[in-house]
Amino acid sequence: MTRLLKTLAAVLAWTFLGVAASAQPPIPRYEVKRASTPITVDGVPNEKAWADAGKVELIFPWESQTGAKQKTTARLLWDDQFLYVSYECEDADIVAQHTDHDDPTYLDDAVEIFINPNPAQTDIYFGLEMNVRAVLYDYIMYHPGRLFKQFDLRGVKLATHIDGTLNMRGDKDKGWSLEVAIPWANFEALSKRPEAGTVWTANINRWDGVEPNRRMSNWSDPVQPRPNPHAPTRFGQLVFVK
Ligand SMILES: [Ca+2]
Ligand SMILES: [Ca+2]
Repeated sequence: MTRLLKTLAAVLAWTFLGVAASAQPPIPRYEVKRASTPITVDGVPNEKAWADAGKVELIFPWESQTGAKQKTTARLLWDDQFLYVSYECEDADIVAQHTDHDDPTYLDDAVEIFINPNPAQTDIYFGLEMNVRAVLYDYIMYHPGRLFKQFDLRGVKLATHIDGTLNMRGDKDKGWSLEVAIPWANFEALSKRPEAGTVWTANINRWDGVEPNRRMSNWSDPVQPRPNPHAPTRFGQLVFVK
């Protein structure tokens, strides 16, 4: 190889590495199916409708965190009244302290969904952060960083099921699950009810572990330098289907 070719090859390699480093992971997409059977919100997603729903598995974007990488799967469904979300969390140590509505449940073992019913904008979205004690912290986020927790969703049904012992450190738990049903009327300021083909965006997150060994996992990688799920341009797509 001539010296010129070698130089050219080096420049090309450097350019490709640069492109690879700046490329972002793809935005995930999920088809939200109509619930084929009634859902009883008791924390156990064992209805046939859940079995028919697709599953997402959360990823671990931040290697800087030291908490255990415990598996979480989530599913969504819809019907004429509600948007339903369920989570199944493997968890060897189930811990949660907060007991009151709008407490900072994200400091506990908790799962979250951020919902943007109008993806044409990315300034405003709804947040639900729910701990293993079925305590809801709900808010409207005016991105970035203005969080109105005084906003409360109406008519939410929320329940969890624990397979293990809450706040008993030192024994080995199996996990926990959660079901939540959110009435459509809550989203009216940003969107009418979805029809088949409507696309909303969302991220699904989990906070797990006890300080100093905490870990966050997410459906869509928020692509943030530090653990932070509040990146509405990185929310995944929810496609409502029949
Ligand atoms: Ca845990
Ligand atoms: Ca609230």
